[in-house]
Amino acid sequence: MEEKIITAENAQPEKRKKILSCIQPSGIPTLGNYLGALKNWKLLSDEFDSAFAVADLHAITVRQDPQKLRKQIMEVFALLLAIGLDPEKNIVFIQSQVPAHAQLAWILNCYTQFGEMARMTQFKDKSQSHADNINVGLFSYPVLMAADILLYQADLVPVGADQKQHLEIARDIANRFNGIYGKTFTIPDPYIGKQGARVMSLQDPTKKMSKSDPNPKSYVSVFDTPETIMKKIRSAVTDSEGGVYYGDGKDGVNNLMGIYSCCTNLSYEQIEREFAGKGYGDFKNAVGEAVVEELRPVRERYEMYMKDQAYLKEVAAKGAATASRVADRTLSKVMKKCGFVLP
Ligand code: AQP
Repeated sequence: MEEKIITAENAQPEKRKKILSCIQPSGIPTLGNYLGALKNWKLLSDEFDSAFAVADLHAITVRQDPQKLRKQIMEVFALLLAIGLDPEKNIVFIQSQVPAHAQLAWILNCYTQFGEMARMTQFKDKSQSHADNINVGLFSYPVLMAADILLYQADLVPVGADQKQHLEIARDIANRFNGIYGKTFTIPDPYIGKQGARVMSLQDPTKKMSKSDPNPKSYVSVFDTPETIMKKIRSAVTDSEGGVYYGDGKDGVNNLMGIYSCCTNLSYEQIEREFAGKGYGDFKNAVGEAVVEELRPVRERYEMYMKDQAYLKEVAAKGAATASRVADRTLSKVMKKCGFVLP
């Protein structure tokens, strides 16, 4: 038999892996969202077939002011374009504009056990911090997240430590459904980016920086002015010891070093050398300036996009149409397998 020789001309290119990432419009995105997630999304979008969404359905698991929510959805959508995602090459969309997410989430609810959801630590944490509104949506949040991922048959999902448990559940639900009805969903794997950071609160560095933190001094928002950024970083909690080095019991300094390292690409050793013999005042000024420079181009592009709301809405509508084409294919498959009658 003739041996088949693989050459650059006849090689089947390896299928590009699919990746999906979402961000909630539950406030103005923070430096934590940016350094921990958004900054990597641009890199991922060049490497993978990518879908990026504003997860607005997730945001209402916590009570939102409708006017503010509407504004925040468009702000976060503009931010996705401002970080450089190309809506012609990636699917960039708003979750609630693609009805398949809510439809699949309902179906998957019926393939998820109460006990599995009750173990989720984010539910336990959020029901403590929102004790007056422990709604069923908050409880079944991971099922909606599973629907988001499985609709696009994503191979990979970039996740921070806090979302790992939810991805596990998405995998369990997908495996269960596939086990009953035959292969329907791709089983998603967690994706750990090349660069990533867990940015902590500037006021309580044992807690992660969060956009819904009631204390605005605890976070730098990606749209803060340079003056506000400098002020917030200068008032970041550190310690009374005074040395710039990474170590136990130095959560505040460790956090600022992590931020500085992400913005400058300097290693911790290089940062320690740079600030040897210097005080926190000099260090905080340098961190503040690095953050200002890191966020400047994003903020400038964001402001440009926000001036053209008609354009943003048009891009969102096109993104939703493309997303729906992909998502509806999966939804129809699921509905047929469950026994629904399609129109
Ligand atoms: N402090 C952080 N450090 C690093 N990464 C972070 N992310 C969030 N906070 C940090 C990552 O940002 C992505 C989008 O997050 P999200 O908006 O979907 O939800 P979240 O993790 O709940 O973010 P927030 O800011 O804490 O929102 P609220 O206050 O509404 O709960 C995710 O990849 C996340 O890991």
